Amino acid sequence: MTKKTIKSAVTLALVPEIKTGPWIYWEELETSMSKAAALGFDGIELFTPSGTNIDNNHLTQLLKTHSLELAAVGTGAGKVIHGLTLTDPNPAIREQAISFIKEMILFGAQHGAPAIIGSMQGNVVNGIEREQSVAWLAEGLEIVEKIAFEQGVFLIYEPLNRYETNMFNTLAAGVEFIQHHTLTNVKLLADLFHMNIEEDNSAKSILNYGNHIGHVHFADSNRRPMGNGQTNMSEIANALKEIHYTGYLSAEAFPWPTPDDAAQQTIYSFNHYFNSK
Ligand SMILES: [Mn+2]
Repeated sequence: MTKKTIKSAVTLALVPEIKTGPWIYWEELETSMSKAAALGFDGIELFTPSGTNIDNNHLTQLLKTHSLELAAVGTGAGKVIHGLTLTDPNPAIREQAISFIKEMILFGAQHGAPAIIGSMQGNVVNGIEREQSVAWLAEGLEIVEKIAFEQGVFLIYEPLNRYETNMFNTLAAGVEFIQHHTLTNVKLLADLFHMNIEEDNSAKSILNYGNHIGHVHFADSNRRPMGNGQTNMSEIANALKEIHYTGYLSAEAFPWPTPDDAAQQTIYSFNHYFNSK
């Protein structure tokens, strides 16, 4: 595998319940991985129903065969399939959420990949004080970041746009939260689609909070593959280079107009901004 400072990844979903979501590949694991490899992606980001759905040895073998890395694993299935969040007022559900995330961390860590906490952060719900919800989120993250640390990986917390969570919506708010609660093994996900909605200036936020960014979701303003919307990607690419970002740009985008076209557009944009000499 060639060494690049910034690496490319493409999302691969194996969860039928989220069929309308922003994931590029939907075919079975091996087919999608060989397509990703053929296009020259460095890694894949996996969305699985749980942390025990895929045989680890089989995945190790496939990653090796296709010279791909596991960039990250998503935990969204915990919310979509099981309704689990770290801020549910019911302590039994919060506990199940932690168990689900723990399994996902152990799965990813087998392949050196961090787990992402996005929709499983939940929301401040009716009848609950914001302070309480934030405390529950911090408590949950504290437990799972420790498990990740023991496994030699970090944990990724993703600020989402206001239509998906009322917890934290910007990199600034995310950084303040993880610092206030001394969540030292938590890095932030800079999702360019969410940021387009919430940040005053995405490039500036990347420059300001660069040392906290552990993963980037690579999608245009309309969540289509980069190049199909109005994001000023060259400004953002310059910011990522300036902070010496060395993680993944992972295409969490709609498979528009088709999964294969979306993957191709993504790698084209990636190479245009990061691999052109
Ligand atoms: Mn995202």
